[in-house]
Amino acid sequence: MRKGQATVVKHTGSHYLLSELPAWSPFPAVLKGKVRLKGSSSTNPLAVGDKVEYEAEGEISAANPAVISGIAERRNYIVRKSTNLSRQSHIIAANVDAAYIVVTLDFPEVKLPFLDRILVTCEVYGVPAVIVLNKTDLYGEEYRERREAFHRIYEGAGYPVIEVSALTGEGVGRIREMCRDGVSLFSGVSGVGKSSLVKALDPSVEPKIAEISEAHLQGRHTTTFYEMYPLQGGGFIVDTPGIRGFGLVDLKPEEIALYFPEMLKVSDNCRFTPCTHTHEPGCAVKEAVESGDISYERYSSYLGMLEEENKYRR
Ligand SMILES: Nc1nc2c(ncn2[C@@H]2O[C@H](COP(=O)(O)OP(=O)(O)O)[C@@H](O)[C@H]2O)c(=O)[nH]1
Ligand SMILES: [Mg+2]
Ligand SMILES: [Zn+2]
Repeated sequence: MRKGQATVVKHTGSHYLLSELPAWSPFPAVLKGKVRLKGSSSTNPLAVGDKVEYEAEGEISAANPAVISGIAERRNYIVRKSTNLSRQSHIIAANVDAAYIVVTLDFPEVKLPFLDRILVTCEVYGVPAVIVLNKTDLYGEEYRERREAFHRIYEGAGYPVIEVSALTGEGVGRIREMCRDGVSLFSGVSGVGKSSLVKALDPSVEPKIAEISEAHLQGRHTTTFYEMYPLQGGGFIVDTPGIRGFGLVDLKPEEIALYFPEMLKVSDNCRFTPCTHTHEPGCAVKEAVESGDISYERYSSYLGMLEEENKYRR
């Protein structure tokens, strides 16, 4: 009996493919009975990115797969909630090193409140977010102010903003470098250039990256299987879920500000605890917005999310 540790790189129903990352040599494995992560109510007990222990006897093959005997605790994971009322969730990927959120200032123009929701979702999942501002080849002088404002808002909130042009290749090397050591996920609304960017990163992987369509995500009985691919420059990329695939997380109104890192940082100094950072006197968040330390745009997204949660609860 041989034992080893590996990462789940593909999941197709009852079968898994494992690889001892960073080496890429996938081999089949099965999950036997009672290996389950505590407290997990997801439809898939194991997800792409999970680190597992396996046992094998003799040569591993489809007819003689390795047996998964244990699952390591997850550092983080990204969930998609079923749209039906079963309350089940599906784990897209575990142990993700970075989520690259691709946006543009032009067709489609980034909607800040929507981007902020995605960033909040990443914070809830504990997945570091990197904002990729694509199509820089289109940004002439007339974009200068918006471009600077965008950097100010998001870098001010603590997020890296990487400018790239998938078309000219500018900045792509930097993303390639950042992806080198880990498991990455690319997301963004349709038309921002996700496919183009993945193709620029590694032409051999792009055709394999399935864009899980909205319709597919909503299918009641269809099960979506995710997969990880090695990048030529190093690192691994997980199938892109359309941005809505990053299911919305249910938050209590008082929890929302915990996931705006720049607000969390100063909220210790609010006079009241808890503080909704709206009407309370001596609110450090409001003071930071007034002094410009917290951007008005981010604060405004926060208020929008708060209002929506309150409305929903009424
Ligand atoms: N000018 C310019 N166009 C781009 C760039 N990246 C993608 N596009 C174009 O934007 C459109 C959408 O790109 P695609 O990769 O399909 O976006 P996706 O829907 O996010 O996968 C296509 O017409 C691309 O040619 C870029 O860096 N510059
Ligand atoms: Mg695409
Ligand atoms: Zn406050």
